[in-house]
Amino acid sequence: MIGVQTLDEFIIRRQTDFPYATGELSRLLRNIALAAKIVNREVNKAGLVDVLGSTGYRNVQGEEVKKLDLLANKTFIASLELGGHCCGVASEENEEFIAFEGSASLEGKYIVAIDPLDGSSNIDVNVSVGTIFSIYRRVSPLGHPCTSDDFLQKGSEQAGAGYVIYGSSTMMVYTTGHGVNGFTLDPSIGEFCLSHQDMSIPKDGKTYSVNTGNFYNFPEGVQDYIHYCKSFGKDTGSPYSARYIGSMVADIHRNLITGGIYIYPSLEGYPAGKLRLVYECNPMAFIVEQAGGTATDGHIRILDIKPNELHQRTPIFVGSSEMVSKAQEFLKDGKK
Ligand code: AHM
Ligand code: MG
Repeated sequence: MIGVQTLDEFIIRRQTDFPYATGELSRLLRNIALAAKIVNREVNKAGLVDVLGSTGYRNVQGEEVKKLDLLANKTFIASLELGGHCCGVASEENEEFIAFEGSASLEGKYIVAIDPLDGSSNIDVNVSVGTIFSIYRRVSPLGHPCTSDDFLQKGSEQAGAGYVIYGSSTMMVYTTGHGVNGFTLDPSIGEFCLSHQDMSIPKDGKTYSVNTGNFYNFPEGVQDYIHYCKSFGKDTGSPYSARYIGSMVADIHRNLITGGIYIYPSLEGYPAGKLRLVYECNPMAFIVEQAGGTATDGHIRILDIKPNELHQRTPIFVGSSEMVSKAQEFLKDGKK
């Protein structure tokens, strides 16, 4: 392969486009990429060593914690702490955020919110999983431990966001608010290499991704939209396709490339649905918007929701803008 551009090289070049950039965000992204390579190594050999299965613990949301969830959590947190550009981390796996106390970290301008291994119920059966991360500039004073205010900023304040997909190949996709770029890990040289420059989601698509096993617990408007998807193209022979992997990263990654909508709506008895705003929905919403798509909770832009707590959940409709706006039409007239 000739003329390959590595993630490190790309980040350095982009940084020089911003004359006042100090390089801290760039270094933070490189710390995340390094941790992702380590997690990738473990995910890849998962069937061979004793990392599959459950730890026997449940996390703060009552979900089963897999061994690889813990390993990924420790790896990302350690890499961010060692890097020294980040003053704290909030993770799906930890009830409270972690404030780093080393002298370099106290001066760190950024905080990171992360889901270290999303879709981990898929790991035991060799289906794609992902890491999702969100980066904010701290609002608390430099030189002091970070505070909850740093983590409870609106998604529109994100300085950067990204995901890593551990799939048939491993990719890191990220944005710092200037478009979206994707890098594929070349295992032979151990580098993420630019493979998807300036990613842009088609305005319209024909793929809908939703767990229809929950159909009868969905709001009436969502049920109506699913009926619409199923009957679309009935007469022309060009229908919508249902694709649901059950790993948000993999489902959204596919829809980002080919066009589509991913939905996790509210459920009977669970008005906020399942997915977490701060470290799952906000970063994915930022990426999709930067690629030209839309992300809402059915009514409000995801990035405009002010979080009240770290593990807050929200319904989400995210993807090709025309599909999301069509889905929203079905939610009008009080059909929540
Ligand atoms: P997790 O963070 O516990 O892995 O849960 C998030 C995952 C998403 O990746 C996925 O889209 C969704 O949960 C699947 O949920 P369900 O099995 O209810 O359809
Ligand atoms: Mg998750």
